[in-house]
Amino acid sequence: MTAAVRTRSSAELISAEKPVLAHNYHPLPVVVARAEGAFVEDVEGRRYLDMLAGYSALNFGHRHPALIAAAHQQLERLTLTSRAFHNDRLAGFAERLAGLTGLDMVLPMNTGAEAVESGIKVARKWAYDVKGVPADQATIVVAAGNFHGRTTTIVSFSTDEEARAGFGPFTPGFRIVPYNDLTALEAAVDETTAAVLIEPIQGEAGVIIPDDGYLVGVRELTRRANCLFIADEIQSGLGRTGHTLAVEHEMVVPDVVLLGKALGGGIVPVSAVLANRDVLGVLHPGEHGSTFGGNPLAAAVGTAVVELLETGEFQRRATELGAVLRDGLAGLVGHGVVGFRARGLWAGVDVDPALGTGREVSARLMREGILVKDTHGSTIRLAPPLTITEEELVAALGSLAKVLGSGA
Ligand code: IF1
Repeated sequence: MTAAVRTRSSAELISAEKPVLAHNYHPLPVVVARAEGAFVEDVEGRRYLDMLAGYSALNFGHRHPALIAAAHQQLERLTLTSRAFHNDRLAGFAERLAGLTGLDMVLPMNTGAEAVESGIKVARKWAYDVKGVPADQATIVVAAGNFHGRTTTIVSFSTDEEARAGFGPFTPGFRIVPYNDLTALEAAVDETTAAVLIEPIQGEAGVIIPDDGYLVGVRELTRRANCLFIADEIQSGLGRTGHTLAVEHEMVVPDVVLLGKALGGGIVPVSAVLANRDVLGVLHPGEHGSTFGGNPLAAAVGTAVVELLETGEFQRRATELGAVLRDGLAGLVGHGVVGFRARGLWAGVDVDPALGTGREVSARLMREGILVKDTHGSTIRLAPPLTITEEELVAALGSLAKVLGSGA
């Protein structure tokens, strides 16, 4: 089967007269067959620098040797037990992950959306059992422009019509306020509020970084109002911004931290809800779960991911190379770039709309051997693996300059 796939060209693999694959994505026309580190290779053997890194699921690059070794070793022993039985990997993973974040309990799940859903359930349960909100009255305050996943409940509080339209009826119990606006947040929080759920940096919205003091403000406000602060660090966390968690930039400790993406090392889906015992302790046997959550393969890979982050090397690289990225982008402002936002190795770049949509610029970069993804309008996002070298990063910035300079 592998041999048959290899003999088909990318053109054949992309164009299907009668597509079998649901058409819920519009990928760039590149068919990736193998990858290592910061590079991928297509079926025709062309190499590309991966400046998207699986939306930060590949923070450690493709097939990081330590992660692949952990997966291989675990594959030889045990892959799945379900939570009906204990497995010998899960407790260790939970301990290491809790230690990494400074919170004392871990609820293992699989995908990001599942972690968000689980965080919502925990917050509601906490509101009824601990805060004393009357049954079925709990509210959760979220920010406009959010992206937390694609389940029916999560798209219920999305402000992106593309993500929402056609999927109602929607789950009630959410209030939407503008992002980065503490006054609006204060007005939306009341005695029914279980939690405030925000991304410390909004990814899909275009890498929107709130003003200094916003996260501290959210922390103080939620504490005063006796509701939980849930930080969705699924994309921003695990080294991307130069810290283990993006909330560390303001030295804030949320009540609940949601992790995903890079927690699975780009190998398996691994997500988690982290909180202290007074919050996560509201869950009792039978009230929540997952067939795959906490499986030994996921736990083995997740433990190896935590071990990589414990060295601090990736956070340091994100900080140091982040400065290179920021300087490079600053030099492009007025030369095809109208503005950008960057923190660590993560940037949203607004290209001059006259030069094309984000999609068109992404397609041009692809032809230069650089893979990126657009977001809305004329914005592209850059999130290379944290293993990228300075030379590779500088080369990518050079390609961006070339693509923007060459116009249409
Ligand atoms: C798609 C964006 C990235 C997330 C945050 C939860 C989830 C995500 C902060 C859900 C997922 C994704 C999923 C992917 C596109 C993508 C994305 F463009 F939408 F914003 F990464 F940049 N919280 N992000 O960013 O995690 O269930 O997917 O594991 O849906 O097309 P998931």
